Amino acid sequence: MRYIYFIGTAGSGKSSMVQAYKEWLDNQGIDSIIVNLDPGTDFIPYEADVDIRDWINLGEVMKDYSLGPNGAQIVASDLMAVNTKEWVPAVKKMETNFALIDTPGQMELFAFRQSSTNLVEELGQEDGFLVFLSDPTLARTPNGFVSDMMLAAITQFRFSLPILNVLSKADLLTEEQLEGMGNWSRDPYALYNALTEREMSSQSVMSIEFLKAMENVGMYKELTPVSSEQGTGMEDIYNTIQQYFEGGEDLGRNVS
Ligand SMILES: Nc1nc2c(ncn2[C@@H]2O[C@H](COP(=O)(O)OP(=O)(O)O)[C@@H](O)[C@H]2O)c(=O)[nH]1
Ligand SMILES: [Mg+2]
Repeated sequence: MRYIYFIGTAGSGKSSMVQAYKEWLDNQGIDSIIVNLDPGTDFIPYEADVDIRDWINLGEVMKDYSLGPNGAQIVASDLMAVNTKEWVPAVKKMETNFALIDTPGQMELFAFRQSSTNLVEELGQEDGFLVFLSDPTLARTPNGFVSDMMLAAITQFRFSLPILNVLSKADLLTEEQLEGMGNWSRDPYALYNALTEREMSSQSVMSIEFLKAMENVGMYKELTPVSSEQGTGMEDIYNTIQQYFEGGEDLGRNVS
């Protein structure tokens, strides 16, 4: 079984994409399951085959640890990652090709907790793949674009898994914006020009240095536009994952 982790900032569209991608796989006749690993969510737009909330209840965590909702979110995520023996077998016993994994709303609860890397190892380091969602509200300015690329790079660095960078909610962007951002993601000079187009601020100087660093470590990657709302870009996600696992293309495993 391959484990596809959908990761991105809060509200970037992870849960929606898990649902839309599952629907696309269903239509292709490809078997998959959905695993909800967000213990703190009160709503998910799909029916989860395995739901971490069956093991971890946010209300109980608040009570047991005398915490408010924010603290409880952190403890709940850690409990999930530490007590893998409880719920991982429920995932592993499923006979399917792909487990689509919805991760906590706030990405730092997953990407920046030490325990999450254990979770990925427990499920199988060799079978994991990251889909990193860039939110267009952040990524549509040149500086925001570089910031988001760095977030994706840090995420990959933390997990040491192959990664696909997708531009989420592409339906919210105009053709022109889509084309512009596509160019930035394919051509570092286009991004460089966009960063320096107006007057050089200290922020754009930093962005340029970050951009060079991203290029040097091989984290400068094409962004794949996807809309869960319209169901577009799903085939691109699938092809990239297939190519990685079956075609042997190196998308950056073992970067760290
Ligand atoms: N227009 C548009 N809105 C989207 C899309 N995907 C998600 N959203 C909206 O973005 C918000 C956050 O989505 P959600 O999937 O809950 O994000 P998560 O916090 O990353 O799981 C919701 O209001 C969704 O309806 C999309 O492809 N297009
Ligand atoms: Mg969500």
